[in-house]
Amino acid sequence: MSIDRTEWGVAEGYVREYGHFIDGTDEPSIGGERIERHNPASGELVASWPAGTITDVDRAVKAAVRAFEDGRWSGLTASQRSDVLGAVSRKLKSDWKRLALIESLETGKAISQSADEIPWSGDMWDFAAGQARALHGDSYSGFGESKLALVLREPIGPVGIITPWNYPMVVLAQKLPYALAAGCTVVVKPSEFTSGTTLELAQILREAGLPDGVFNVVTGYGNPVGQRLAEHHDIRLVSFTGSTATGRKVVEASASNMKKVVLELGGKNPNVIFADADLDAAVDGAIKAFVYNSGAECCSGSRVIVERSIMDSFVAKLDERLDTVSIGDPLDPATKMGSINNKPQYEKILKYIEIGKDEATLVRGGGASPQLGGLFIEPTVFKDVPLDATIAKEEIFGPVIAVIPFDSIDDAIHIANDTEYGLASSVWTSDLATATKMARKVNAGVVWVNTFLDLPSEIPVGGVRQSGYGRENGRYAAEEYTVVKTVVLQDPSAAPRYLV
Ligand code: TXE
Repeated sequence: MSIDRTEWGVAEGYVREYGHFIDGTDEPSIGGERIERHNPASGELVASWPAGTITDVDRAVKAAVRAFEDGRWSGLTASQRSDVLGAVSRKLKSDWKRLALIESLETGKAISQSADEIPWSGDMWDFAAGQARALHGDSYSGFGESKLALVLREPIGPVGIITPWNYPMVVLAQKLPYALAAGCTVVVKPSEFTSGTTLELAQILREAGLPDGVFNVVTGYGNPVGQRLAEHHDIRLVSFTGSTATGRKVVEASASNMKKVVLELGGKNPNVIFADADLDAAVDGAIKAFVYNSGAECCSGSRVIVERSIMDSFVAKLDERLDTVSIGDPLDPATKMGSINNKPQYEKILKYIEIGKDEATLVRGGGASPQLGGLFIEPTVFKDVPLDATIAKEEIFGPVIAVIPFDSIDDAIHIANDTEYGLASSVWTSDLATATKMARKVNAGVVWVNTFLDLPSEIPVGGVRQSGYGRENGRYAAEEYTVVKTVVLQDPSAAPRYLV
């Protein structure tokens, strides 16, 4: 049964209407067009926001530059900044229902998942609040008594953040609080499909005491809004999460003023299961790794690489356990998997499933579930997938896995690394030597052993190869938004003279 929407903060049938958020106020777009968002699980109109223009981006960047230069945020003490971030965290942890509902209405994801994601985002804000005070530089004192060198960490400047539709609040929480902790000001462009919670957050930040102009949101399409932000001369860093193809455009656009870029891109992540693994745990992990968030997960374990001796029992168990995954109404707390987020993504997944049918053996699934009333796709398992198959190479970003056999640990390492990506990986084994060797040899930003999508706020995440560069979360995230400045202090009475 669906939740009571009124009790969760947004009455059924209510259509939320937003403006941009610039310099502390809601503003309409200059240009006037709007984007309507329909719930992908039901087709219901749930919200609308402006289709921003270049002029809107320029206005928001101007506000962010002004707020950065007059020091209304970077000039506060770290403890004052930490207080504001802490207040946001408390709000996200205590008052998450309305945001969770909006997240599910706009993404189609299961409400049980959104109900985790908002407090989880709050935890990142909490960790970043600590980072505001922990950020520090360095000093050198080994040059004799008359000289000292200091290494300062200063905020990099106004930052642009471009986010995708799969985790609107979580991805924002991996970036925004760290940028604010460092003292930066920010312009965010959320996905055109899922901008609601980012705009709701603007109100929370205002109530928490963030000065006007420090956080700005311009909604709209990738081009022109994201493109303009990535090109803008007054933006000093762009943090982007999305596809590798768009990431490349962001890098090209950044050349306009040599801004720093932090990229979290796609993945074709290996999930390697050894014969000595706890089979129940491995099957459960493999299911979560492609069903969670309907597979729209950059870390999704989309290549399941299984030791040949347990292949048949693994696939049989996987098939049996998938019967227990409830798919359907995202607003029913019992639902595990909701709908696909948007039509282009839905069509992309179905196209890959058809390709897979020609390349490998279909174990289960294999199509859409239109009887559920929206963009639903069955969890789909392919086995005996050749290494050069399209479904073994390309990111599908949906509830589809390619199961691939291996014969030895070296074989498993070779297959795991046979990709242009390198975001995340999982290994399931009870042998410490196997775990250690895999952890050292797999090319990925994260290696999970006997667990999956285990992301406490303390630990950094990010990719290698075409999965991007830079890190989110942990102290590394806060450092991304700083520049190092060196100061050399010389006692003038003891200064060496050039001309004498
Ligand atoms: O992503 P885009 P799309 C992957 C996944 C998916 C594919 C396509 O494989 O199937 O990407 O999804 C903004 N300059 N991931 O097309 O285009 C866009 O408006 C600046 C993996 O939705 O990368 C949105 O806000 N910005 C991923 C954001 O970029 C531009 C999450 C991401 O959209 C732009 C999402 C431009 N020229 C998709 N064009 C992950 N790593 O988690 C678009 N955008």
